[in-house]
Amino acid sequence: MRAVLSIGSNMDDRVKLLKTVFDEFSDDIIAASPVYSTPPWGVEDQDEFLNAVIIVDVEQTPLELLHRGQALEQAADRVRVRHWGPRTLDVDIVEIEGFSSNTDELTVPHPHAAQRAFVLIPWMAADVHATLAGQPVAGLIGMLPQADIDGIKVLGRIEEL
Ligand code: A4P
Ligand code: MG
Repeated sequence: MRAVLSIGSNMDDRVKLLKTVFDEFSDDIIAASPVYSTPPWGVEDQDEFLNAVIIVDVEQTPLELLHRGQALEQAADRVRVRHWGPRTLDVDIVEIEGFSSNTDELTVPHPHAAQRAFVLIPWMAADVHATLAGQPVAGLIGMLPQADIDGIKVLGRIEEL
């Protein structure tokens, strides 16, 4: 099963925390974006995030993959304080090939992905032909406010940071 993961951190040692995800999925990663610095989206009075997208191929069910991401969040001492608020590590499933789900536990495709430059820009860097619910990600990026796009800065590949 092929899945697109969006990972983010805006607390503590952000690079180290993102690396825990790259390490966990090292045998499964098909493609990965560089790491980007991104202005906080949704709740704006918080620190800048680091974000990246990885595309993985795993022999797991969607819920098993979700739980694997949540185990990484827990290992990062993730505390849920505020919706869309600061976090040590967030591992979101953006999309799973040939699968959709609409429960509280797992909503795929991720309902906000199309509005998030911090998801779409890294995703296109990992896969220029990416589509979200049938729409090219490149076209979705074109519909975002220019200010959202301008705020996203590429920092480099994880192994260089
Ligand atoms: N859940 C449902 N669907 C999914 C899915 N596709 N992937 C459930 C992962 N989890 C999913 O998540 C709450 C519940 O969502 C989980 O129990 C899981 O079963 P959470 O991460 O604990 O909750 P949250 O942080 O309050 O909400 P959420 O929706 O994860 O926040 P977002 O939407 O991820 O937004 N700005 C920048 N620049 N970069 C960021 O990375 N991230 C957020 C968080 C806000 N602003 C940001 C960034
Ligand atoms: Mg999340």
